[in-house]
Amino acid sequence: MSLALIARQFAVEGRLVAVEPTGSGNVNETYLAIFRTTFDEHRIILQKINRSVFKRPEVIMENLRRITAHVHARLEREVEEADRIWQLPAIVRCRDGCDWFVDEEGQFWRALTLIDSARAYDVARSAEHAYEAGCVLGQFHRLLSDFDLSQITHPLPGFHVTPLYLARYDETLRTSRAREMLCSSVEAQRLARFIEDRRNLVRCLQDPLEAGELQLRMIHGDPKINNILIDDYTAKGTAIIDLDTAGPGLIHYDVGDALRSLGNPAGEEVERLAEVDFDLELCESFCRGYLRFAGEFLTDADRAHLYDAVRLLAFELGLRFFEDYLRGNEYFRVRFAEQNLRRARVQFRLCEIVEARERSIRSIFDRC
Ligand code: GN1
Ligand code: MG
Repeated sequence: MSLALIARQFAVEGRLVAVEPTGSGNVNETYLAIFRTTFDEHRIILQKINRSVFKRPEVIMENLRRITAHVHARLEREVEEADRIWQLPAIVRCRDGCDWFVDEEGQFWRALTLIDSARAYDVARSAEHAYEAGCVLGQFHRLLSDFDLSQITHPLPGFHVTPLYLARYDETLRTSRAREMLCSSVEAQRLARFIEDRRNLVRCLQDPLEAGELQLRMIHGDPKINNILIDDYTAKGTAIIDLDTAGPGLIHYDVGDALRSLGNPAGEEVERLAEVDFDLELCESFCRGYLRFAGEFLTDADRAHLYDAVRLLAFELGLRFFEDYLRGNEYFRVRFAEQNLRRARVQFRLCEIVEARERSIRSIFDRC
């Protein structure tokens, strides 16, 4: 079925004029669909959900509906006090009233409203940008801080439970394919050693969670810098998109993921490791923005584990990329065979830099 035919399943006024790829997601496929009428134009985001990652895509749509309703109602109540219009992508229904469309190959499609005149960037461009990203994530956590977790089924059970990724990596290491890849690449061997040296790290959030020191809350799951939209006209953060991984989790997963993403001005896809960095000024600005909104509900225990979160999330993503590389790139979309190896190297380098700057990073969390 052609993309045009799929786009026409959704209830949008006008004639379809174009469907073009957009965004830089590693999992789903994203397109912009443009419809025109005599008098105006309508643009929507069309996405094919990766069914080998999201086994039950209906769940993400039900979650999205509930999350959007909750956040929207709270925004309406607080509209008088707000210093900006916070935006949210909404589901665009199909012509038959359903929230999604399954094509004849069994592929799962959904459409969302486009948040126009705002955009996402692959790297943080300035301290102000990092501050705004912090505001957006803090506001998202705050708006969902009274959400009833029992209303949500986690779309990816075990997401960000690092010990489970390590167990999966160990399983992959036992395959002959992975063993051969390791034997033939000195760089892969170096990464494997990097992981061996940090086996103890993987429980640094799971242990306090199991001990009741940290608690599950509603989180985003994937708040990297290019999921946070900045308003073109005001330069303020306006929305967080890509809510497919939202569910119960530790806010540490989100803060760690946002910081490992925006703290590295070279971005995730850089080739030369010398360009990887963890920028303390960006980190501090993000924290100030985040705590402006999230400060009201964070506990001392939450704050005490923020450093661990940054280190762990960089490590975890490196581990996920590396494991996928050894498995044959089944999970993350790649343009070339070594791409997941390259991505893993970047995250591990970042993890190393975070470790070297531990004292400075901890003092930022203490100061903010
Ligand atoms: C994936 O597809 P995308 O780019 O939104 C991944 C995240 C990673 C991210 C790294 C469902 O997100 O966990 O942090 O790549 N999403 C899923 O770029 O695994
Ligand atoms: Mg995502």
